[in-house]
Amino acid sequence: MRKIFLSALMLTLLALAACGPAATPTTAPTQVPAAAPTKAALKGELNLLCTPQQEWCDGMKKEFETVNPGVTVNFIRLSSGESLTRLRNEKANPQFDIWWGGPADSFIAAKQEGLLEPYNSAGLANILDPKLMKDADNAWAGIYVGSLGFATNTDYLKKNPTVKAPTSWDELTQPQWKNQVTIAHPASSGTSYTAMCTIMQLRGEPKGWDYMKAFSANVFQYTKSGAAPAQLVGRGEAAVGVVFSHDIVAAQESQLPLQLTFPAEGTGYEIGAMAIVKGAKHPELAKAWFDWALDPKTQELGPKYKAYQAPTVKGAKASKPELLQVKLINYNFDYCGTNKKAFIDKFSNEIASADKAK
Ligand code: S7P
Repeated sequence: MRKIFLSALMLTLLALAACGPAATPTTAPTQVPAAAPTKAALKGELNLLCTPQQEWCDGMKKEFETVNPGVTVNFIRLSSGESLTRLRNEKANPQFDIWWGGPADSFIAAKQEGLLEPYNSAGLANILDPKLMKDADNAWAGIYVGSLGFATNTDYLKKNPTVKAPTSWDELTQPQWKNQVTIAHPASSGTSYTAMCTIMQLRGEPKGWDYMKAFSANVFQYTKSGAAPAQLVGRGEAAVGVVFSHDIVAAQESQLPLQLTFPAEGTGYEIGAMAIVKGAKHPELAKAWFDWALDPKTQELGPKYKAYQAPTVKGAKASKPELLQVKLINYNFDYCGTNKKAFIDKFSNEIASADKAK
């Protein structure tokens, strides 16, 4: 069902990509439209918890401040798991107004813990697939979509001509990749948690845990941040990494010698989300960011900051639609969000503790 939806999503994205700009009218309108009521200019400081890559967070801060010159955006960039922990710890006295970016699984967990403030933004009406891409109670909304891929060092492949870049999850547990695999730790990283929950769905839980043990035996290094393995592999410190495909493309653009492949069994994907923090001290500014982030023009800003995820709203073009034209699993966000804490605790206690991550 989800796979069918994603094909439909791809058609939508491609149709949008093919659309040219609207034709400019050649005759002047006969009636002057009534002036729209002017909104009072926003003023103050917005405290943003930003989970995507630093460059995109920096860029979005500047873009928002440009359209809202009275607002200063203060942000901290933290990985998904770190963000969730931070919001939990600050529940009684929230320091952030809005949380922007990172896979929806963590937002589902945050909603269940009472950490989010629902907001019925007018922009929600523009979301491509509301059932998949937003919370039913408007606790969070999707702002991008991205698939998981494998990044393999092409110099390593040249030096080892019998080795091919992996095209299945199975291959990553094979002896040829012993101490050559890198991925972030799922306790800190939403990317890594997406990968672990993909395995649980592909194999079922008991076999999924067997897989995680075998996979872990090949891991050379767990990182804290989800995109870091692309850098490690690019520098030749490991041969292959599991990373969101758009982050692999960004690393390739920085001239790192990487080949991008996808698992034939199907890969997991994220709905990158955002939410207003419950008890936010600047709710009007948080709502303004939320509305702005659902604007198609805002969603087209990503590539300017090396962020190639697909948009979630009508009217925004995908910069790399091919990254979703791969075999995607029927990823169950509710299952992954609800089990996030239990799965991470089990992984940390039985397979690799979080303090091993660098
Ligand atoms: O902006 C790139 C991106 O991969 O970063 C988010 C990611 O979850 C943050 O990193 P962690 O894995 O360290 O949590 C993704 O949502 C996003 O696509």
